[in-house]
Amino acid sequence: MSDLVLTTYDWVPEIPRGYVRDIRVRWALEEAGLPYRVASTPFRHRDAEHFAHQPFGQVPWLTDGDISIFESGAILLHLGGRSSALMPVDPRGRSEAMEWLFAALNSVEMASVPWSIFMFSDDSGDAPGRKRLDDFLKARLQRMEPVLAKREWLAGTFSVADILMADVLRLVDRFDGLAAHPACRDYVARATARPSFAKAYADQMAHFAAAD
Ligand SMILES: N[C@@H](CCC(=O)N[C@@H](CS)C(=O)NCC(=O)O)C(=O)O
Repeated sequence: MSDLVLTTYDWVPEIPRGYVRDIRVRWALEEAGLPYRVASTPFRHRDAEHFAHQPFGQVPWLTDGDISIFESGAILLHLGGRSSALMPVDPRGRSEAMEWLFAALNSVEMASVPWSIFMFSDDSGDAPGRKRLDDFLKARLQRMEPVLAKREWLAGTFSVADILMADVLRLVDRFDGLAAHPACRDYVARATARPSFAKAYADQMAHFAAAD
């Protein structure tokens, strides 16, 4: 079995700590019990080596032997291929996990990230475009609410789809954006109560604090 190396920044400012997307990969690796190590790349000086692994100069990326993968969703699908703790083995369960993984990224995060940029920047409620983003996110949460009210995990058993959906919704919850969506909020609480999330979160916080 090849070495798994997760690369994240050496340091980030306080605000994104606990939410940097390497947490998704840490969480998956912990769930699967796969051995890995964490490497750092400079936050302030992104060099050619960084762009060779992650063309946008972002994190995370994962190397698995001589394979290097960027995009948290692609990394989690790759890890899903290595552990049934992350991806159901039956065809129906697998396709459910895959559709919900893409839904987390391409339907919900697509609405939550622009919304959270507004929230992070402390813009007033009547800033141009703000209502549209509120409505866009609300439309997605309204559809997630009955789904999550009916099931514990998106693909039957816990999977990579839950790591991504819970992490996407966790950022919305940070700004109290799930107040009107109790099933979404309970789902985030359920997912983040897992010991592997607690370990991933603590490890990320310790990693960035060590560089202060
Ligand atoms: N779609 C990418 C997004 C990666 C991403 O946004 N990474 C953030 C950290 S959470 C980053 O590197 N931000 C710094 C930047 O964009 O310059 C993924 O899911 O891996």
